[in-house]
Amino acid sequence: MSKMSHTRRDFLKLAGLVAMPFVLPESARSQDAQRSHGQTRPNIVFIFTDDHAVQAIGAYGSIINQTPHIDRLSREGAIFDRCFCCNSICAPSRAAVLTGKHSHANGQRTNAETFDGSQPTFPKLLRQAGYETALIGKWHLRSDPTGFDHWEVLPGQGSYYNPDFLTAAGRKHYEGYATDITTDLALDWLKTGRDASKPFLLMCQHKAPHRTWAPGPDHLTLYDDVTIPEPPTLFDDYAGRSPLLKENEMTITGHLMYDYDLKVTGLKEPDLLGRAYENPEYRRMTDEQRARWDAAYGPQNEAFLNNRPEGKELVRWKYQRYIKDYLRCVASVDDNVGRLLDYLDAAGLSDNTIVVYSSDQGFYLGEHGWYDKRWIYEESFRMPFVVRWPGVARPGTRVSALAQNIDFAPTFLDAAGLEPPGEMQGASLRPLMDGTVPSDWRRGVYYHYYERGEHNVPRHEGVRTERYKLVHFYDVGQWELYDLVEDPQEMRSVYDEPAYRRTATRLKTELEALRRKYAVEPA
Ligand code: SGN
Ligand code: CA
Repeated sequence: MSKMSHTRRDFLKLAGLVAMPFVLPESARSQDAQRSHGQTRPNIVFIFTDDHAVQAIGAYGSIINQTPHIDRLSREGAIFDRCFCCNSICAPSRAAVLTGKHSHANGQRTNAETFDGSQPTFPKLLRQAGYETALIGKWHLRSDPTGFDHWEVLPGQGSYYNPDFLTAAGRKHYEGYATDITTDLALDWLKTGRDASKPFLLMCQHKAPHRTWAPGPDHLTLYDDVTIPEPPTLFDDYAGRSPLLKENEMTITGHLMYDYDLKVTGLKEPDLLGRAYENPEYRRMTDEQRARWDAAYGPQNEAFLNNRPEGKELVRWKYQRYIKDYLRCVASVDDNVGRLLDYLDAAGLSDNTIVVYSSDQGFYLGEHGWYDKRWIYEESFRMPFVVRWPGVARPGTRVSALAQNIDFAPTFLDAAGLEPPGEMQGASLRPLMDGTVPSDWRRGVYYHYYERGEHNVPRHEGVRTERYKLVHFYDVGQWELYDLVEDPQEMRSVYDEPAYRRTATRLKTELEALRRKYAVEPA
């Protein structure tokens, strides 16, 4: 079926089923206006979440949840199986996306720095080239956004319930659930906020599914009747790898707090670090929201407190509570992706709009016994990257070439017919979207995590090729090497095995070459 008839069918279906009088005249106007200005450059909708791992996306093979709307994008476009972040933490990943540069080059090595918004970013360059640009939702870069005609962002990490937003004009407060509100604000801008004679860039950036994984009112009881499968490495003993793995503070067993993370309201038993905080969302809720929350968690908490499991059974209980809340947040994200896609269809915009779904890094969903991210290991190193680009991304294409978040900016500039500035270090992903891999495409991705502090993950750098991964914990002079074909779950470093000596040497050379290529300061 041609794209045109598909769109029309969806449109008729929508128009028949749902009352959407708002879209018709206005969308027709905006399309006409764009055409009359000779406007053929595609619009860009960039949907970016916080900590959404590929293990929780249907199109990536999830066995723990379903994401029909993200999956739709994948069917109608291309899905990247090997897309990686350059530094698995929020602000640095976002800065890399905006600037097309690694952390040392854009200055955002950790969450603690303030983003230098004076450097070239893709929104800024698109805007200079005539795009209308908007940013809604999570930002987390401390400095005010630059390069946007319109922005409305969560302060810092933001809140799930009844969130505040910052705008150029000051602070606004909304009642409701952040994922819905962020989408509402994005839709408002699409409908009435933009100059419809220009192509647009919309960055719709959700807080979800970030810690403390607070589900919205509509998803509080989703998964109540099921047991989510456990990852095979939930009870990892960290043998055969760096001793540093045991020292991190992000275990399901010992570093989730009962009230704060696990929603056992009122249970003040400390975690392994002696912390016993209250859940920050609970006190933000309206009485009605809190009543729904209590109705969902209350009886289960009572059952838990009356008959508390121990040992491995307790870990299993914590895993179920954690993963269900995470997946409930994801379910709301997916619903809201659907709302945006429906609007683009109904407004006649889908045929000339690139839609990307991605997230700032992956996350441990119990693998290695962990939550959080930061490590170069696959689950938090990988990023989802799903792109529907009519006429460019061949529907159903699976891309296995090595992609990285520094490629996003050059890709979006390419879409607008712009050359990336010389200082951008990534490359446009466009040539990969029909399944071909250019012969000069990168053979290794460079990674560098710099933060010291929360969760106690050591600084490290590394390189990943199609088959291998070399990791250097340079503060303590430890190395790891993984053979991802033999050991996809990274349970055994082969760095010291004689059979891998030549591979280790080759990868060290590759790491040095990447350091030179990206002008990384000597370690
Ligand atoms: C917060 C979280 C951490 C998380 C960091 C970074 N703690 O500090 O668990 O690792 O953010 O996340 S919380 O109790 O405040 O939720 S990031 O995605 O923003 O980099
Ligand atoms: Ca994040």
